Amino acid sequence: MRIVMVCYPSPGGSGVVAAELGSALSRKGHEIHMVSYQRPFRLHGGDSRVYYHQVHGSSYPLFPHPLLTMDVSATLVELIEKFAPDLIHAHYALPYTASALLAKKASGSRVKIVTTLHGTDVTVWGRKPGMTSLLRSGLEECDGVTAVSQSLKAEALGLLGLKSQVRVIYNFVDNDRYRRDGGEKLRHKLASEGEKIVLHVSNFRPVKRIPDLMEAFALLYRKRKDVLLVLAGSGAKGEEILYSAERLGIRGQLRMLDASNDLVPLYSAADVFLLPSEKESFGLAALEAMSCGVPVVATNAGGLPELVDHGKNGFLVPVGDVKALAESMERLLGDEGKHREFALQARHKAERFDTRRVLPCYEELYRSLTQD
Ligand code: GMT
Repeated sequence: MRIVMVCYPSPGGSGVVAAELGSALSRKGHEIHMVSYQRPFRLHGGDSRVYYHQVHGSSYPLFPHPLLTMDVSATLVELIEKFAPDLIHAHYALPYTASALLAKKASGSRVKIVTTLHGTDVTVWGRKPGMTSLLRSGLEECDGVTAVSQSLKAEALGLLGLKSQVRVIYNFVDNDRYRRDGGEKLRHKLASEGEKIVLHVSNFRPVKRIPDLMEAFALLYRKRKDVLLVLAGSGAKGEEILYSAERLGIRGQLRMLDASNDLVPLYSAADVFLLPSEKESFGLAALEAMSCGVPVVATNAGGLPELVDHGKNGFLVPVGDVKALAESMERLLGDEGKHREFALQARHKAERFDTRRVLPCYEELYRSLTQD
């Protein structure tokens, strides 16, 4: 099949899913055209059937805002005319569903359109006046809509009042690549002997509730001094985070890293993965950590309870309950046997989301739409 994927390139789950899906599909013989305004950060370029197309920007003195929707449409029209793809897969509804529909109409093509809802495209934008109707009408025109968890599907149906079918296709991970590699080298570089590493990986957006994370870690640090907080992500909030660490007296215990490198050594060095999000439709970074045998302490927001089993491979607490976050980390770090068992269970759970299991769900959907 010839598939065009359109996604955000910056660090974030939707771009990761699109890039990993593109690579995995290409290894199964599909021809993949990735469209974005920058090279997606997880698209490494080793796959011979994956082609990257940069969206042409339309800057013009008359335009006060960049015309992303139109720019993406124009690139899609070009690709439709040149390659006659079977399908366009939009990752994140805004604005890519609209861009794809516009491109299909403008080109007069019969290309099928699938949108994957990833999270805040529904949970945040689905609540904005005007956007609700725009999203609903766009999604209802798609040939297929998927959501990355049951929770997100329920929100999409409820908030947007969608009539069309929404299939749940979970996030996935390559269990062969994401496996604990010992992590000793990095652990020695980051931490002192015997220190426990609490890890968080994200783009530090407000929905991740970084202030809660910092406070929870500070509470933990009050109880035990052998802990280190490692934050890996885009540096946009770096200054604020450092300031808050200073204020909470944990500056010496904080390490900030770039998340664009291979994360397996980092996950492998971690003892706990901390995710105090306010909204989290699935939690791809938590899945990657679990695949590397790291238990998770998270909030019971969105789709996280579909991934993390409370009391088995991690702990789930109410959003904003920093005390419970700290206590859960303490329970795990203070009991070696429990930690070992939770780590094992985390890996077992992650195996259910292996690429080999999830990829066929996308292929089956594509086939059902293009076989007419
Ligand atoms: O919805 C977002 O905030 C954007 C998106 C991204 O690009 O980071 O994240 C979402 O998509 C991921 C992949 O499907 C999910 O694993 C994340 O849970 C989800 N983030 C949120 O719901 C906040």
